Amino acid sequence: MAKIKQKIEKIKKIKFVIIFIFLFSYSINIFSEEVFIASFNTLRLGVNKKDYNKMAKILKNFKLIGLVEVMNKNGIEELVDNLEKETGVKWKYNLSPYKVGKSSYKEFYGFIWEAEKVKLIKEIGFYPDLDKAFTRPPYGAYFKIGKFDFIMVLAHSIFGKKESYRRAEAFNYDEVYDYFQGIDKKENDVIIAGDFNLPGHDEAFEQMTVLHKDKIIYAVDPLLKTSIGMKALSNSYDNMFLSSIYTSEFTGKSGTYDFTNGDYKKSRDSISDHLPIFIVVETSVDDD
Ligand SMILES: [Ca+2]
Ligand SMILES: [Ca+2]
Ligand SMILES: [Ca+2]
Repeated sequence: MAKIKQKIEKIKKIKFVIIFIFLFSYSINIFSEEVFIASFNTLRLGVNKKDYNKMAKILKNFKLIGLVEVMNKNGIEELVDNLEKETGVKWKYNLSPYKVGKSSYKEFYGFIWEAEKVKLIKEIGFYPDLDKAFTRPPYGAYFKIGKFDFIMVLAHSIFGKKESYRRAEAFNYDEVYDYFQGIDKKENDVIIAGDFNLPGHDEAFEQMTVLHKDKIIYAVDPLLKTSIGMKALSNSYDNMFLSSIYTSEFTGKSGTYDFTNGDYKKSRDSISDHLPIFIVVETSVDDD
C-alpha cells in the first residue's frame, strides 16, 4: 500500500514538473514578438513597368524591407502608396541621398517600413569606399523594432562579365561589416543584406563567414534559389549576413518568399527577377 502511495506521489510530482515546463514555455511565447525583415532586388523600381498592387500584397508580409535597384523616388513612393492602400496603415521610406554605380548605370538603395512597428533612428549613409573596392558602395541605416535595435546595411554587388569580378568585390565585405560595427561601441547588431551575385557559402565571403571573430553567418540557405529565370528559379544570390554572437535576436528562421506560382515570365515582367528573402527576429529583447 505504501509503495502504491509513493508511486502516486511520484506521478504527481512528474505531472507538476510537466505543467510547470508547459506554463514556462507558454509564458515565453506570450511575450515573444517575432518580426519578418526582408531584402528585395526590385528590378529597376520606378522605370520598369510593375504591378504595384501585387508587389504590395507580397511585401506587406514584412515589417521592414531593404530595396536594391531603386531607380527613382517615384517608384518607391508608388510602392509605399500601394502598401498603405493594401494594409490600411502608414508606411514610410528612406532613399539613399544619391545613386551609386558606373556612369552608364546607377541606382538608389531604399528602405520601406510599417511606421507603427519600425522606427528609423538614424540614416548612417554609404560605406566610405576609399579603395574604390565596390561599384556600388553599401548603404546603412539604424532601425529599431520593439526593443531590438540594429544597423541594416544594403548591398548590390557587381554582376560583371566574370565571376572573378564578383569575388574580388565580395572579399571586401568583412571591411564593410567592420566599418558599420565600429560606428557605435554599444550597438553591435549589424545586418548586411542584399543581392551579392554569389551564394552565401562562396569562398569569397570567408573573411566574414569563416575567419571573423564575430562569427558572422549567412542567414539564407544557399540551397534556396532567389532569382527568377525564364523557366525556373535560379541562383542563390540574395542573402543577409549577421553576427551569431551579437545578433542572438535572429531566431534562425529565414527563407525566400516565392510569389511566382510557377509563372516565371509573368513574375519577371510584372514584379521582379528576384524573390524577396527574409529573416525572422525576436524583438521583445535586445542585448546591446
Ligand atoms: Ca541592438
Ligand atoms: Ca558596434
Ligand atoms: Ca543584439
